[in-house]
Amino acid sequence: MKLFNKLAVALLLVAVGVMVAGGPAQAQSLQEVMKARGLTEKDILAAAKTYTPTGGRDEYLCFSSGGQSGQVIVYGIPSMRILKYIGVFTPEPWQGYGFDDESKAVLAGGKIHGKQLTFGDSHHPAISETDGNYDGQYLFINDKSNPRLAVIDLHDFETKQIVANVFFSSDHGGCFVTPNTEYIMEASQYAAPFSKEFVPLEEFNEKYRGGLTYWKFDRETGRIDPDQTFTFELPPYSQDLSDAGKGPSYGWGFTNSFCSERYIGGIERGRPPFEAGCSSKDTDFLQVTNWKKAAELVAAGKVSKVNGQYLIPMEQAIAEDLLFLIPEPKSPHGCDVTPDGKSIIVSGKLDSHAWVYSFDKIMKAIEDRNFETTDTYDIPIIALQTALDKSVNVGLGPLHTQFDSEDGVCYTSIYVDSQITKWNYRTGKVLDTLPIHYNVGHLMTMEGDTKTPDGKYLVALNKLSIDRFNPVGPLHPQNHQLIDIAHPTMTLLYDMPLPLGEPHYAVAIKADKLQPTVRYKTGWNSRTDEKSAFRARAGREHVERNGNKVDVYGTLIRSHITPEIIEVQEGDIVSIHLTNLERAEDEVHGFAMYGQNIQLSIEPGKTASATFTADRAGVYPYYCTEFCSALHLEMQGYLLVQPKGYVATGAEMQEGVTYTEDDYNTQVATNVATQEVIDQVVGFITSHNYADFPTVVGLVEDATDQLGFAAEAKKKAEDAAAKQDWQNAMLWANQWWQYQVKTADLGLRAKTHLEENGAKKVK
Ligand code: RUQ
Ligand code: CUA
Repeated sequence: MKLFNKLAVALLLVAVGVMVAGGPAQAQSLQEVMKARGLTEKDILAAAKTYTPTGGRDEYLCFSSGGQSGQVIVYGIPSMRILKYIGVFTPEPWQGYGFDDESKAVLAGGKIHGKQLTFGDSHHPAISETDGNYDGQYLFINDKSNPRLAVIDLHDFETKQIVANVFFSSDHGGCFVTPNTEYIMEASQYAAPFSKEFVPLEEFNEKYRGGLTYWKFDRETGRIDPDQTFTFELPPYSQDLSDAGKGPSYGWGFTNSFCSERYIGGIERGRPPFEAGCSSKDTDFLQVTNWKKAAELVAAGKVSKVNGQYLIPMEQAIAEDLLFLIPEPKSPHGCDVTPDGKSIIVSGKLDSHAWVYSFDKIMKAIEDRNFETTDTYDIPIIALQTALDKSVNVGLGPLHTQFDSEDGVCYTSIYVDSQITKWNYRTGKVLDTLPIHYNVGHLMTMEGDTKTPDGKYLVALNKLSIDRFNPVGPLHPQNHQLIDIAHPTMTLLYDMPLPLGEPHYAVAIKADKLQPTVRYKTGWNSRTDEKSAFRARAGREHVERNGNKVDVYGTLIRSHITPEIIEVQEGDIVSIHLTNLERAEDEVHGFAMYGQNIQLSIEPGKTASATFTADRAGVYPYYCTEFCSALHLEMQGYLLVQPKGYVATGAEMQEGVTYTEDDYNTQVATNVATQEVIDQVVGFITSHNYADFPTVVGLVEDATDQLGFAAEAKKKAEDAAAKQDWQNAMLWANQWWQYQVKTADLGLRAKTHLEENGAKKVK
């Protein structure tokens, strides 16, 4: 141990001193590397456009659906580096999501018929908008398999709320927000009875329904308000995608549909399958809804609640002029309102055209009561030719459309032909095409579904990757292809494998619109965004027992968990609440325990809890799961579950080593030397304008805490030494040194940050 101490002091001294120069420069020239790797000049140019040197940041952050993982994937553009998976509909152990009591409460909001689900099929993310532009505050995403919607707060990238649709049994056309995030649109997909009871398929036309929910979002609370939410009852067509009107079309929503044949399948009954019956007719319907007027009816008390939520029956929607249909050709897909809000683009996925509808023409038809006919449910139908502005031949199997910063320019994903088509929705001219590997689904441009798209890059979310990457077995990763769209012709820059479910849609926001926090206020419940009732402060850790319910109020700080020994009795219900006392950026502690399915991620300031039944007597080691310091492995403890009726033996604890006065003196000498190192670092920090650097302020606060603990340990060591209790004197002296090492470590991080970020000398 003595040797280790000396070594550590030496290392600290080196770190304080001058940086040692790097090794010899790379011998290989660019030409040599290009030759060796078979790279062309075009490859090098593409690489230069995406390569991000160490410490570099991306211009955009992309939020991609995680498909079957039920999560959200966050990556940077143009580097395509994955930064985070956000646990949303499914447990995610790294974040403790679905393992701590706080996040279990969030997941419980998504129960279906009281059943806790651990699967979700996340599809369409949406960023909150103010005046039709991304404001970077919230992210929403839907689960198709179970019609649920989640709210993610972008100030900490955590899921805060999950709501389940009370009418639908699947959804697809969500999430799409209205221009001020007044509402979040969620359309059902597969028609089912709103009663959620058994109804025979023979009653499909009468009792099965589609629908469109406008979830009310409350900015004040940052949560969806189910009480102010309303749903349009729609015919049992398969609702597909939605988009909200903006600018002149503000107040209206657009949702396309397929299978307006209302075919109900039945291969086993000798009937042709769904795929035949759902694509036999030439047209389906675009459903046009007036949400603004509907909201006024709700506010005026003219809409009734069913299943506890407002439901606008079709008859009411028709009578109040809230709902209209327009034919859409050939199994439509995609529904995208242009940035100026004047047109709606829908594609026919069994066709080669994109169909541009004019909002003005739609409004005129409604004003003139110019309807072609009505559907079976008496909903007025506006004739295709009355509402259509133009149709453009864009390639076989067009799906989705996104927009460029240049007026009129848009991009459509072409599934069957595997290409991106760049065209102009004003002139109807095709401008460029780019082949894609393989079968692109959605595509996404930077802020491409807002009022003011940024252009620059496009990501093709491909359904297949086939031979693009090293083979990893029959299940392949997905392939997101990054495309440069800053020039008249598109260029492919990068292939990124995504190995976490099949992403559907993605949205990208300018990174500087996001200001995520690096720490919580100490003792914070991050899921409810309030002070946790279970927080504990340093020195106030304690255990409370109430019958067989045991609450442990503990803390975490480098490098120990308080308490280190927890004793309970067999059958107790134990809740361990832990507060991370750190304030330095990225000083996360974890908490895992043998045999209890516990894993918490406790970021600086957070309080998280784990509740379990200690149903088996035994010894349960627990430890920190984040490598948080040199003594991370020592960040440990024991839960002792005593058998019923256990009586303590009264024996003394036995330790492996006995310390002498000499040991104590050597340790104290080390500590004195270490203090000199600390003083040098402190001198450097305080002689600079460190208060201007929030990162450094956090580090200094933590260092001050650690120095305070060091002083307490020093006092204990000296008290023990005065009593010639060399065992405790040495151990406390060593703990004093442990606190010093953390202080020095924090100080060095602060010093490096100041040096790298051009801090100025102030004295
Ligand atoms: S749509 S399968 Cu987003 Cu093209 Cu869902
Ligand atoms: Cu805390 Cu490892």
